Amino acid sequence: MAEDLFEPVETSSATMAKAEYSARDIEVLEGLEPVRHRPGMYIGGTDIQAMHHLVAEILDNSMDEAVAGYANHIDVTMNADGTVTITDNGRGIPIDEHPKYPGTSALEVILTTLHSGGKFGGGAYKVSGGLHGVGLSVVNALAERLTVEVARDKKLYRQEYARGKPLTKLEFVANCPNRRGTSITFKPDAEIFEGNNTFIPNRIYRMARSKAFLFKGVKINWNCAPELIAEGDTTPLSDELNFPNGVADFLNLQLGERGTINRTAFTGEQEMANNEGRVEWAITWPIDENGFSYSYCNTVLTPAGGTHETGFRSALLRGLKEYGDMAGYKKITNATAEDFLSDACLMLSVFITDPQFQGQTKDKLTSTKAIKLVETAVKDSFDHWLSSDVENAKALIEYVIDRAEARKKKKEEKAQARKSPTKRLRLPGKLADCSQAAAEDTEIFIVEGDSAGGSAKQGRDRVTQAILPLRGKILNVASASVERIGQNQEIKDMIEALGCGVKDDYKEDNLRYEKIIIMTDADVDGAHITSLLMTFFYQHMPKLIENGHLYIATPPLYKIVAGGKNYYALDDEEKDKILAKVTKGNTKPDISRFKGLGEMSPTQLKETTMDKNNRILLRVMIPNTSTDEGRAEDFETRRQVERLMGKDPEQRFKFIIERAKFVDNLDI
Ligand code: 0RA
Repeated sequence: MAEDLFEPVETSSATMAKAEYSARDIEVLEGLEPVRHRPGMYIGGTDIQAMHHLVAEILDNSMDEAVAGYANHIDVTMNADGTVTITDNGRGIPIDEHPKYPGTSALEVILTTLHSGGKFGGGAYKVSGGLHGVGLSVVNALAERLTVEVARDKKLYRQEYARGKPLTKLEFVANCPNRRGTSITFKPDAEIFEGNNTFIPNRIYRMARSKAFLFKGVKINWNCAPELIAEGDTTPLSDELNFPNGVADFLNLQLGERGTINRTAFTGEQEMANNEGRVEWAITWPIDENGFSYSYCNTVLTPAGGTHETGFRSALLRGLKEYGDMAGYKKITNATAEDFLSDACLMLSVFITDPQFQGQTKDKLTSTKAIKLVETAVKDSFDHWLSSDVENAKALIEYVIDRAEARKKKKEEKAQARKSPTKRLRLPGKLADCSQAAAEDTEIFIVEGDSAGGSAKQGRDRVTQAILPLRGKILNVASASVERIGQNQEIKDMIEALGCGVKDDYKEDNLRYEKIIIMTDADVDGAHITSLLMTFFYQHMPKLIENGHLYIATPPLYKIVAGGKNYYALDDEEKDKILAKVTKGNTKPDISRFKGLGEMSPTQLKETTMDKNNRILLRVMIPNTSTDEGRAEDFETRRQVERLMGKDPEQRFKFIIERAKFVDNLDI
């Protein structure tokens, strides 16, 4: 069928190609407008990191073909003209007529329609996690130019696109008796990516290398035009990436020269029962207790972990306790997963069919079957590993027992220190402290303005929630001198209330609260204050952010009363959604706009913004710098923040908020 539909065509003009389109195709063409209108919703932002997700998306599609057993070779090439080409020897994207869109090829539907990337029911392992899995159409929409070539049934076809729209028909190019697969070449649209559409070779190289580590069945050929490699950049010009030892090799690379508690890493792989999937792992315990945890599902990173990690942890903790009991280490019963695994270096990779993910950024695996599958697959192997080397097991058990005892002691000391009046730090007068002594589970709300502070004080949970009201805008630390920062009352109050010290004096153990929550009005001034505070923490207490303590509250902007019920909306979009839902019959909903936190009653503030069960908190994050990937990201972040610092805090705020990896939806 393909042959008669797609006879060789010579057209290459956009207008000509479009003129030949029939009305029913318009729907397809319009399908990508939302992507160009709000790119952030599809790829998590419009910064350089988001731009690199486009490459990840294409690469993931080729990896899908490899993992499903249809391809074993992928070429990743960075061309001198700034385009990237990804070629695989898989089945090739189908080019026959799409059943739902007569006259249009499946290829064109896949490239021009949202959520059409599905494998039409086929495919063993389908990637759909992370920010990826959004589909080739999203990449196409955000590409200034995209060329796709498909070699299928011994024929080579080509089609060109610009910003999601076909420039040509699908053209027959040549017979190709020895070739099969898909090749996509594209360049991101500078209009979308803040004027910068230059890829960073090292990022793409590492991306390709990670994929090769995660799937032994693929050979990835890397090539980069020499003019793209900056001076001092050690990224190779070409490389053949294939790692028969998989994640074990990956772990060694990430670990570098660091010493470990155990003699050998615990590594292995296991097919799961009934062809339900496969798991591969490598874990070791570094002496410096500076661990990392990288987990993947179908070669896609799951930064927030999930069920595969749960299964893995459970197998290891159970295994260690059983072995410890048997070998006479009584104290091992008190050990927690935290003691055993929180500072280990772990690479965990699972392959399962039809994986499910959770969250706005889909970075957590939620398929329940992964727990049991991984647990069962790993447990026997771990038992064997422990009993096969007594010295090794002993070293590990002693390490875990030490850590369990240290944790217990620290907890006791901390509770003591907070209670003892002599040790009690000078606290700012404006602070309404919580009554609980231990920092665990406590929160401090840094609130914009005295009146909002008053509502917050009344609406809080006195046991675990403290309130520190700030008067107006805080000093812009980015542009202020050290003396001025030291004299600023609002900043002094914050430092005293937190108790942990600043810069090199920062002591995590002295931090008086588990969560530091910035709560400002849902307007531009509020955003400004939030950005000033974030800059303060970023520059003076970066560890506080790195360790996951900094959060942003999300107070609502609207209250809608309809049918005797109250609804709250965070923004206009949510308001419209609620209105669409509740506007039934003839009663008109009553909409009011909060001018600020101070306008809300304590009960309203509690219900919408402070209550642990109802609120949405955004967690501010800095990439984990213990890995190559994280270091590269962190480097970019610092560069960007420095660039934006001082002059335009709104832009900086927008920048930080947009960074998908920074923001986590919690407590929903
Ligand atoms: C849809 C269906 C099939 C394969 C693909 C898409 C596919 C997409 C990409 C993207 C990059 N490389 C790719 N390779 C394949 C299944 C085709 C069939 O059943 O023959």
